[in-house]
Amino acid sequence: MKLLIANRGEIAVRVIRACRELGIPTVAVYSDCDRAARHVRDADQAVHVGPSPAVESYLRIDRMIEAAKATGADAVHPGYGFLAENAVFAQACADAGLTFIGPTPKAIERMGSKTGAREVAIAAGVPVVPGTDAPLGQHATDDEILREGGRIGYPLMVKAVAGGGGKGMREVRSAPDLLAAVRTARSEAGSSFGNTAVYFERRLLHPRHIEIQLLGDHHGTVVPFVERECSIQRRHQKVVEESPSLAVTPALRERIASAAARVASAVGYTNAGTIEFLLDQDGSFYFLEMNTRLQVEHPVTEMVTSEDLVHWQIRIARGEKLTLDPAHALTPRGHAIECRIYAEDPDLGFMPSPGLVRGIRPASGPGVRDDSGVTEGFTVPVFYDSMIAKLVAWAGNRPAAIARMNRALAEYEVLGIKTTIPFFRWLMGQQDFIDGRFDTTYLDHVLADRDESFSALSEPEEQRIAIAAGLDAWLKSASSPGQASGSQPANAWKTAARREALGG
Ligand code: MV4
Repeated sequence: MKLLIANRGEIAVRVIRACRELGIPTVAVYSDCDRAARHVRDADQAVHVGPSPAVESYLRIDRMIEAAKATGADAVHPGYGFLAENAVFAQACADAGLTFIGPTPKAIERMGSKTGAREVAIAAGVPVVPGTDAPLGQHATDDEILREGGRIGYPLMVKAVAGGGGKGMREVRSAPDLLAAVRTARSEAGSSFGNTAVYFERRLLHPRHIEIQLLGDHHGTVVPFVERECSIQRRHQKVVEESPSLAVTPALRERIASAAARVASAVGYTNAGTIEFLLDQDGSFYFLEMNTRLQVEHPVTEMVTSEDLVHWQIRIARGEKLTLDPAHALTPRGHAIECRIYAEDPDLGFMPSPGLVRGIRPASGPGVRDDSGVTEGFTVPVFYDSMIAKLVAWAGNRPAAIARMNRALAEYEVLGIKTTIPFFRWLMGQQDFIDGRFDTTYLDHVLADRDESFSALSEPEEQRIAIAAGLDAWLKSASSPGQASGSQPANAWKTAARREALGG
């Protein structure tokens, strides 16, 4: 096998790492702005696939297939995002004789329609949030829409049939707002997915977001894993994920996992996938949607089960049997927490902060895993998602995992661009987070009530002044940005800071 990774950034690096361990040669692809990216350096070979905008590079199915053919690759890993849940791409790989490391085009398509996925869940005896059965297409009249809204009741959610992850989603509190919400949801869905159909669900008021990772092989076996909790989201973007969930007892875990496995089995699901649920305050859970890809937050599952999900994806695609012990997959060992580090300024409303990374020292040490996609001297592009790293802390229990995350966040240094690290230092100290008193509404609410700086809380004043002064001196002494590490140790700026702080 020779594997082409049709992706970039940290997930491309993650897949390359798995391939190295399995002795599989790798081919990276890159756009103009990613010429010097870490994934290009880490792979055995790299192919340029086009200009920086994703539609001209990472979303070009033809270029990916050409790159695989030109390099003799016989397998393709799509990562997440870009072409990962594109059934046309999965089919194009098959047509070109390439092994797609993921589910079948049919399964992608089936779950890509969120109303179709609801039907699968209902048929499998898995509860869904009360809502519309059939999609409301362009032809639906205002009367029909209002009647459907009244039948479901308010508050309700308007969701895009082709959506997922909160895109094209609108909350409606009462009937007079419904038609306008349907119009905006339709137009958002039309431009994002090329499909304006929507459906309604009753809105659960304080649900937690629980999801079940699973694997399916080509011999009919589906194995669900211990849950992840992803309730800490900002504007429908997950920012912290953990496993296990404080809200899930072993008995509930068995029930949710078996529900997830029933949905996957109903479509003959193969490879890695995740079923999302909402968990209500009364302990009832509801199927939400299925993600037919490896997810960003897969490392927390790996940390508590000691399984390598990317290894399994590749082995499954090769036709191997899933020999994993189901009881082992469902039993967490310790606790893992992941923080998604974005190139954003938390003090400016999480405004994107792309640009040159002048220095980076990821955290390491006991129980810490850093999945980052950038290196010193790389310019974080404006063209793609701004996540630059995932920091994962593992420990024997949740309080110890939080303590470890705090330690790792204190260690993590990124110079040149703003990151969300100061925000996570603040969040890890919040009593409600520490006590597990949160649901999907938590973060947007606490952020709305806050206007203080996150970075100001991060480090003692003197230390910050010294670091700033030292950084300044270091930057002046460095010959050119990005090359500084060639002649100076990576922590030169800190040494300079210390010297500055001591007055000479
Ligand atoms: C919901 C919901 C409540 N009720 N659906 C957001 C992402 C997508 N995967 C589904 N999402 C939700 N769907 C119903 N019927 C709550 C969420 C939700 C959420 C809503 C508001 C603010 C933050 C949220 C975080 C996660 C999930």
